Amino acid sequence: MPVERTEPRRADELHKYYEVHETIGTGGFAKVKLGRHILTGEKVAIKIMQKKDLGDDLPRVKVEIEAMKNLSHQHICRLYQVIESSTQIFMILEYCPGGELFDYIIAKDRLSEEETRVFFRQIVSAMAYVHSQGYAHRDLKPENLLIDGDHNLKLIDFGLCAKPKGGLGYELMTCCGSPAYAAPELIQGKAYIGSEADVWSMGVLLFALLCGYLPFDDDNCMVLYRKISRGTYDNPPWLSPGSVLLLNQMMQVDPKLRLAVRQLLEHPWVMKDYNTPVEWYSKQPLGHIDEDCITELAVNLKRSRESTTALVKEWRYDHITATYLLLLSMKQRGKPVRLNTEPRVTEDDFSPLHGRLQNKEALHYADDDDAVILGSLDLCSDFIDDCPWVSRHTTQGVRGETERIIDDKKLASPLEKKRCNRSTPERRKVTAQHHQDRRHKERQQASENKENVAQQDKDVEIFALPPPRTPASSKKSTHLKNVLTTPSQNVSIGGKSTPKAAGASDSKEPVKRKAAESKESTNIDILAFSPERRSRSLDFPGSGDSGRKRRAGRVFGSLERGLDKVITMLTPSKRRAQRDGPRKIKAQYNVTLTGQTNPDQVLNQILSILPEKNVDFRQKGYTVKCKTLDDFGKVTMVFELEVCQLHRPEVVGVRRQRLKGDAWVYKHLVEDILSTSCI
Ligand code: H91
Repeated sequence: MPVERTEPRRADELHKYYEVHETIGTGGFAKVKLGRHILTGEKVAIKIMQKKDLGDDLPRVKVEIEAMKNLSHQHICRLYQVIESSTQIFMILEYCPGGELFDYIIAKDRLSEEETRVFFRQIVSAMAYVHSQGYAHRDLKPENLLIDGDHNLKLIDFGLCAKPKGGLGYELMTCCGSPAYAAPELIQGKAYIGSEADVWSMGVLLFALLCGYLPFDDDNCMVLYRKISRGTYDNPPWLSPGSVLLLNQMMQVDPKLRLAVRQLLEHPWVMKDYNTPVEWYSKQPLGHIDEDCITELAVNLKRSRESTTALVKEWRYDHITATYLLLLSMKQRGKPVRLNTEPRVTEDDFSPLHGRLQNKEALHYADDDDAVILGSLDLCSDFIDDCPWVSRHTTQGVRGETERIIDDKKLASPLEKKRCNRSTPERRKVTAQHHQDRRHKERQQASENKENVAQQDKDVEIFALPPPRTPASSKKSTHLKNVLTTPSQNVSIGGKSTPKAAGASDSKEPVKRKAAESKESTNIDILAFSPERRSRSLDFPGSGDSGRKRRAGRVFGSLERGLDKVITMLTPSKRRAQRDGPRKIKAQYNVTLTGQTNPDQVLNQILSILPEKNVDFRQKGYTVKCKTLDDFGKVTMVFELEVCQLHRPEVVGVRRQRLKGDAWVYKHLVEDILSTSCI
């Protein structure tokens, strides 16, 4: 029987194939939740959009989906599946546990030239590929680069990307992206070449990596535009002559004098210590079909490999595409190419959910109002593995209960290996056929690879020019001094704010992967104990109060790394913990150390300062959910501050998490809150 692939897909498609967990971030009109693909057990990010909220942004979503379907590259976040119901659109995406590059930079104040080079080569690689496919990204910034489990970058947010019909050499007119990263020709409303504008943004991004702040910055939009149009910025003393030169070559006001991406591939600064140009071609071209993944999928679908291949090659971005791509990702990471077979999946029932989610009520997630409460115990155990702060005993007794995909290398006995590498008669049959066909297929693959061919077209696409975006700002405030409370007295205070009013015044390439810290490994030592780093201060251009800024700079430059923005699962025992005291966590890069030992005192300090900074907040236990509003009551920023207890050193920490809003405004505001709270 044919596999059911009907349109329109229903919202329950989502729950049929994925477990949906808490919100991990927001982007525009989207909410991003953590999920798990049940058949492979792989984590995914689920971008959820309500059609009614999208309004005029619906075309942007279509643009993003179309672009992501066409782009398959080691440094671009992979789209696995699109599910559309009458009211919602779900994009199932590659999960990147390291969070945004932005958070990583600010946690470290700034990156060394060596670490910057590792990241920058990946950015050049992604952008060269994007351009080779005929696209311009047009919104390059560190918030749109995520860090995956291997500490590699993945580019996201293609909602503003453009594919001029006449090819990339044709001019565009739409002024878009974030003003601070926008090229002069773009903010001046001139026609521009997308790839040239992207190189300017890459220059701003490179500066942000090396310096920890922006080259062009001002709260006043007109002043900012003037600075960008002049193209003058200060080079801080720590920049090497090579870095100064490269930045200058990328941030040339005249786009014709600017370096092209192709020149970046083998630029001396980029090649330093590598002696090899950036590899920009796709290592995962869509034209290549992996036979092992097809075999596994064929077994589960009870289909021939040929018909399974044909299904996959339709690239419908349904559960077939998702399962194939997730298997491929597992294979590339050295995991066994195996699907969960409990219960057995058949052609007419590709639902992996049967009998699996009996334990729905077993898990409760942190107070994310609309988080879908789903989950099974094995999922819980896996997620706990990734939560450094959850003690090991919590996961025991849970692990053995369900069959999980187990890494070959980690298996203790040959018996266990055998059990995991299940060899069913169907599998043997399909596999034998597979080996026979393999050599033939391998010969074909070279010619099947249709990637990396620049796409050309004829017509010119001219876009209308909307008025430039201005960062929201407002000044109203509600003053409420000395709000002292304990976690048992949950408090909600309304204040109106403006980020400005509240802000700080006014694939591995060779070696050089020192930075390739493992998921859990950290630079904690470097940051915590290196006098050079600890004493370094942030200097914000374009404003005056340097003493205050210096204090503020230290607030973010605290301990780093680990899993950011991950699960807050409240099992009954953990809910009790929230009543009884702050969560105990390991130091991570989004945690600021206070040097204090009394969590209630730290909480009260924060709560008493928030009204002054015009931040609306809602306190729940030791978590303070904050938001700022503009003059019209529109929410400009949402973030959380959570008072936590750290193990080593035994001090109170404040975990920060941005959920919505401009990243740099958030940085200044939170630095201001924490430094004014004397933390
Ligand atoms: N910014 C532009 O906050 C502000 C963890 C995390 C992990 C992710 C994978 C994909 C995406 C986000 C992830 C993520 C938006 C993703 C991909 C595309 C896209 C969007 C999100 C935020 C939204 C949340 C993000 C980071 C960027 C986390 N996020 N923590 N894996 O369009 Cl293509 Cl909106």
